[in-house]
Amino acid sequence: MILVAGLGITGQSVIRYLRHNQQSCIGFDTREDFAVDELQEQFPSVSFYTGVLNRTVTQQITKIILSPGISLSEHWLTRFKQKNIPIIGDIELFAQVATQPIISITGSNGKSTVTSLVSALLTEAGYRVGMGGNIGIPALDLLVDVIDYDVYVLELSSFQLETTCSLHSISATVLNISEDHMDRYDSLQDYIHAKQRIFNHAKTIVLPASEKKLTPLSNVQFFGDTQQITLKGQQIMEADEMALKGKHHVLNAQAAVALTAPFNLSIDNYQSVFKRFKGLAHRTQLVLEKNGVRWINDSKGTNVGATMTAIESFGLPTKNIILIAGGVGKGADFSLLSESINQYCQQVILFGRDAQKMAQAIEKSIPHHSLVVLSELSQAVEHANKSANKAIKQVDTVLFSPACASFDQFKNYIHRGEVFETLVQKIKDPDYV
Ligand code: UMA
Ligand code: ADP
Repeated sequence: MILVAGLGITGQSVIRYLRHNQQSCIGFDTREDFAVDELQEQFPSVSFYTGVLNRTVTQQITKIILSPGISLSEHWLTRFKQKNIPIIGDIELFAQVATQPIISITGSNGKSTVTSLVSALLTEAGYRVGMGGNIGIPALDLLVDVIDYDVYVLELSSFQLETTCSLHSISATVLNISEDHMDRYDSLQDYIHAKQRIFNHAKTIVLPASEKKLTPLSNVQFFGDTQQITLKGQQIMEADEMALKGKHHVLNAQAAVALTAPFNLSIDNYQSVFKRFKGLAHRTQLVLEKNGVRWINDSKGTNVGATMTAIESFGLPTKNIILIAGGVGKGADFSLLSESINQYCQQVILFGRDAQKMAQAIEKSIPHHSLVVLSELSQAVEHANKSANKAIKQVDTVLFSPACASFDQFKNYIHRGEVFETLVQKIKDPDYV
């Protein structure tokens, strides 16, 4: 009997897929208070358990399909490992059965942007594209869909890659590495190893040019050598013709070109997508411009690397940013933000669970009176508005890029971004003070 562990969107997609193929399974969530009623109604033939598995159930289990949010080092998995019960993830199940080519994308930042760009490019060229994975569409849902896809484009997290070994990608990338999820990994090296599993059996490996010296392999395509966007040596377009602005987006576009190389797209295909694609919600998106101040929502900036990139792309030429950050730090070293804050931020407003920890890590990079710690996002927005109004000549950007996960105060980064946007919309009101 298959145990589907974790009943979030991944677990539910696994059950859907197994039932679609007439396979039996048991659903399990380690959270005692997880409400199974709706799932029970949807899948009447599946038994659901929460909290701890009893012995009778444990003895029936021959395979576990683990959700990415559950670590392989969880104590309750030990007895299954001792009995050599296979423990795999949804992406492994997908890789074992998918018959069409797969393009696989991981990295600390830029995954969703590159996944969406690659999907848009292939769609532009007439392919039927199944896009999924960590981007929020469980991969197995693509196999249950009525559409017969020509190609799959998967965004993969390090968590998903930990439990995957059969993935044969036509092209695969680790876009970049910066510290993330240090509460789950013993070291940065462990996190990197998990990400590098994406290259096992990959036909073409796509890597940033910074990896050139380290990579002895022959099937590698590098990106980021220059700020040119080219296809087989021919220029596709100038970087400033792209709808996405910022150096990091040039890298994202170059990675997308390299990943789609096996599909022989035309220059026209690249030009139209790059000119059109304005980016995804909650990633450095302009919410409001008022009194010369831009309010930017980068709620998807969930680690230090992403926030650094966001500060640097809005920070030029002077110290003109008010940064709002904070939440759940995942064991990150926030002092890495110091240099960009020192260079580009006039004020830093922190909120949420790890605000004090962040404040301690960055206090040397900003004058004491310019570092504010509050409890809630609403207070942070209010404070930023007052500060921006006072310093209207110098401040031109209020950047919400938390460098943290959201689950102390929000459902996820989307919810957090929506709350930010609602708060900012109130500022639009001419009577708002
Ligand atoms: N659960 C347990 N025991 C645990 C931990 C969790 O039973 O020890 C249960 C929870 O009670 C909950 C379920 O597992 O019911 C949640 O499963 P999950 O945390 O694996 O999350 P899913 O809802 O399945 O969503 C996952 C990804 N989430 C994580 O990896 C944490 C989603 O990425 C992804 O979009 C989705 O699969 C589809 O592939 C989100 C994410 O935050 C966006 N990813 C991280 C990131 O991008 O940094 C990796
Ligand atoms: P991910 O899916 O890896 O979280 P996203 O494409 O959703 O990445 O982008 C999240 C944030 O990461 C963006 O808002 C931006 O601040 C930052 N970012 C995007 N692309 C890059 C890149 N190539 N290098 C560094 N940071 C990036």
